[in-house]
This record gives sequence, C-alpha cells and structure tokens, in this order.
Amino acid sequence: MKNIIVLLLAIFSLMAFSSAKKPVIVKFKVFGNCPQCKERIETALDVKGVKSADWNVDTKIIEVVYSPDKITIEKIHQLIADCGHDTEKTKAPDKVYLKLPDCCMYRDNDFTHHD
Ligand SMILES: [Cu+2]
Repeated sequence: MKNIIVLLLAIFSLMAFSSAKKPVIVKFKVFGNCPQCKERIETALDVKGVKSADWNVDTKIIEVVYSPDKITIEKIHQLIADCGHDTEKTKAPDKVYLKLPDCCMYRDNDFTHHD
C-alpha cells in the first residue's frame, strides 16, 4: 500500500514538473500601425513569464512565448490593452488609447479624424 502511494506521488510530481516547465507559443491579432507600436507592444510584454514577444507590423499578428505557470494568457492580453492596443480578446481603455501618438491611432472611429 505504501509503495503504491509513493509511486503515485512520483508520477504526479513528474507530471506537474513536465507540464509546468513547457513554454507555450501563442499567436493572436493585436491592433496597431507602425514600428513605434511594435516597440510599445513588445515592451509591455517585457515581464516575468514572457520569454519572447514579436509583433508583425504588416500582419498585426503577435507571437508570444510564455510560461503558463508564471503568467496567464488573459494577463498577456491585459498588458497589451493597458499600453493602448486592442487585442482579439481585450479592448484598450479609451483614456490610454487617446494618448497614443497620431501615427499609432488604429481605430477607425469618428473621434480619431480631425477634419
Ligand atoms: Cu504606432
């Protein structure tokens, strides 16, 4: 009986260990325009748990490599939104968005046109 418990514990800890250490790669859309946006988005993801972040100016697709035991995908979306960029899942607060430089205004709303 004791041996079985030890064995089960060993299996569980091995499973937990192997699943916790694997980095996950995700790709999703982040709205933005220019190299300045790229810099801003990638800097926002310069946090613990994110191994790399690469946003493509042309396709608007970001590729993020992260450790799910250190940061959640929801948190990653939130960090991007908090710096002014909408993602597929999370909308940036208007207050932050409106402070972006003109070249970075990616939303096609009436209040972004000044004529
Ligand atoms: Cu920009």
